[in-house]
Amino acid sequence: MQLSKSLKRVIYWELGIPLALLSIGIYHGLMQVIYRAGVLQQPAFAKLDYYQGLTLHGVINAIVLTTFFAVAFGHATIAFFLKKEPNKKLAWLSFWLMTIGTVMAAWAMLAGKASVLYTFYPPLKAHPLFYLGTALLIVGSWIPLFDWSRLYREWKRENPDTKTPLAVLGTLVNFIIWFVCTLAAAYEVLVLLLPWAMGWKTTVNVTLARTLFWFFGHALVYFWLLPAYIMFYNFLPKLAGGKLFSDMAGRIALFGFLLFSIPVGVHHQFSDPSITKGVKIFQSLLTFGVAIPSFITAFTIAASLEYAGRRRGAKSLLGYFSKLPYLDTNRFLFAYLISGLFLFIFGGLTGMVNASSELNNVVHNTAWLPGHFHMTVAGPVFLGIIGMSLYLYSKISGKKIFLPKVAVIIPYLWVIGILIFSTGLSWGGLIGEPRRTNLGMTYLNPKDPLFTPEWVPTTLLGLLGGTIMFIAGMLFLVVFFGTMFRKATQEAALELPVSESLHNERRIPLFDSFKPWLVAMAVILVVAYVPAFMDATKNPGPGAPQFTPDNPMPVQTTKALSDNNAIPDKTAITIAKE
Ligand code: HAS
Repeated sequence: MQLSKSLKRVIYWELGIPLALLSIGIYHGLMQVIYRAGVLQQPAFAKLDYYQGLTLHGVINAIVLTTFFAVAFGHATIAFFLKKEPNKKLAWLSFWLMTIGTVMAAWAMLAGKASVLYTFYPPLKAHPLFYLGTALLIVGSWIPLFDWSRLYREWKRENPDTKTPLAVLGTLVNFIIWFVCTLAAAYEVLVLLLPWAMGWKTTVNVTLARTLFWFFGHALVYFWLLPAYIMFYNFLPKLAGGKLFSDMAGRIALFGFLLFSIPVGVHHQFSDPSITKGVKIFQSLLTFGVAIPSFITAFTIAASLEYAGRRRGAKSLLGYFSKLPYLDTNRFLFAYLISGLFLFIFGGLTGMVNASSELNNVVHNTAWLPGHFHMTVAGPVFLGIIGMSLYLYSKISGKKIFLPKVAVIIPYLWVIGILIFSTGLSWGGLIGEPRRTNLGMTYLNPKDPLFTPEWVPTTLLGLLGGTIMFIAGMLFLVVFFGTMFRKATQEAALELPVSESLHNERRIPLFDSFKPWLVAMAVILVVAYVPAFMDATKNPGPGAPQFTPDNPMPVQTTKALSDNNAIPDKTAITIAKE
């Protein structure tokens, strides 16, 4: 399919900008393992401190890259499967809002005024531009949903009896989840955090802010995951040389995400004393519910891979695994998707441990958590994003892949890196190693009284795995930007490797209509979240202290310091930073 020049350009920029920023994101990933292994025993390096780097790492990799990609990939799938191009003016408006928002937040982070990590919980306070930037990024990413829904309704009128293409269904489900969950983040940012950061409000209900954040935050992880699921169902079977075992299974899984992605956020708050036990148990049960679509996916995709392997001559029980095109440079996307799926087996299992409120007590806030989420968001999500970015860019621009043999081994190198890295973190977490801590300052510094030798092997594994991941990430940037700087030598067209269905499953209206699922979604949300918000307002606990926009120290502390010791405000700021 030929795309208009304007849409092509939007897609190029939406793939290129976050991938350029990724160089900063992965640099700070490497710095994390260096600090944590005690190689550096200082609060900052190259004028960027530990928490500033960790914030840049999380925000760029987990928020900016994923959101830009989801929008670019959404434009491509909607245009390809509906054969209708999105409105170009709206696509550019969305792009500019997201870009301006990203620049604002990036300025605040690079200036050291927003070291609040990607969760930006109060009482940590960022510069107002960080919150405004985040809000703009979110609003920009809403715009395409309304335009795609218009195109979908048009298509439906023209094709009333045709099944909605699975990729279109997935894209719409994903952006509906995103729209609903980001309403809570927008409220948190615009009504609670921004006025407080401006100094207009004296305090913030910390529990309410956290509850609003996690209403958004766990659905966010499925917003990351669903583009990868769209690739697994629609493209992986074809790339493997087979067919999709069941298109209906894909529909059930996608609607399952619509129901269960959001009402599970309290599983991040099992240790928050303000939320009552009943709410926690209910959302823990729903969390097991949200794993069901992934189990369905595991079996459906495994069956599709088995079919592909047998078609390629496999005979024995598991022999089909050896017949798949792991190193085929013409189907390099297969390597990215299969590697992501493989990592997700471990990401999913560790997620099930987190979901149980008893086991969660053992792992909460330990290194186990980054162990879990690097096998999910840095597994199928990241590999799907980078693989598909390279694929889309090369097809739409008509440029051949730069270093194709390197492109195909990058995901396997990444898998080796992640497995070593996440083993170190998970093992460390089980023996008490904390997350989000500059261990080199104390626990991993032999001269410090807090030195903890048990964490030497675990953080060394983290360092080794993290270094391998860094190398794989840099190689990918060489391949991607090397491709970008090549001349176009082949036909430029949007082509996607679409899988046929193995069985001719008839159209069932319930699985081809959004309405019943949206109603069910609303009911589950009310039942799961009204009690949680009531808890957060009834038992708020201590509120966040008051700040002024430019001072990282609370007003009371600054005042006490200057009253008692006649310390001028500027000195107080320096003390706070140190
Ligand atoms: Fe999670 C915390 C529970 C999935 C990301 N999660 C996090 C955080 C992140 C994150 C970023 O219940 C940290 C947030 C923070 O900063 O505090 N998570 C789950 C559960 C699932 C789950 C039950 N998480 C994800 C996904 C993520 C993600 C997906 C990103 C994309 N998670 C939790 C909980 C916490 C948490 C608690 C809070 C903990 C705390 O205390 O703070 C489930 O959705 C997982 C279901 C997945 C499966 C796996 C299916 C396997 C498949 C692969 C099949 C392979 C094949 C190929 C066919 C059941 C589909 C084989 C091929 C070969 C070659 C062998």
